[in-house]
Amino acid sequence: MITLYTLGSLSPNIRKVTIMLAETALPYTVHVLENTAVTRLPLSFSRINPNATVPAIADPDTGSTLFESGAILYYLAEKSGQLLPTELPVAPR
Ligand SMILES: N[C@@H](CCC(=O)N[C@@H](CS)C(=O)NCC(=O)O)C(=O)O
Repeated sequence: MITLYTLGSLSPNIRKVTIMLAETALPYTVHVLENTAVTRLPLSFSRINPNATVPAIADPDTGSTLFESGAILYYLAEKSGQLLPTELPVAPR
């Protein structure tokens, strides 16, 4: 099951990943990190994201850890087979 690493407050970057998980109905759990030093997330989190930002996910199905909300959205779309176009739109002439 995917773990979503997040903070207590839902920023737009966190929110869009949460919405994607809900829309794709992929099973997930939430790990809320304490952002005690205001700008620094816990050091133990650096093995998930060396940049120490959220959102981040860990997927034991693939052994992947991923950060950057846009990359996470793309990963979840590919994993679920949803919300990605199968063909490029044709530009009107
Ligand atoms: N470009 C990144 C931005 C990530 C980011 O700045 N996350 C903020 C919360 S929205 C954060 O982790 N702040 C805590 C910190 O920098 O210590 C993304 O789209 O995921």
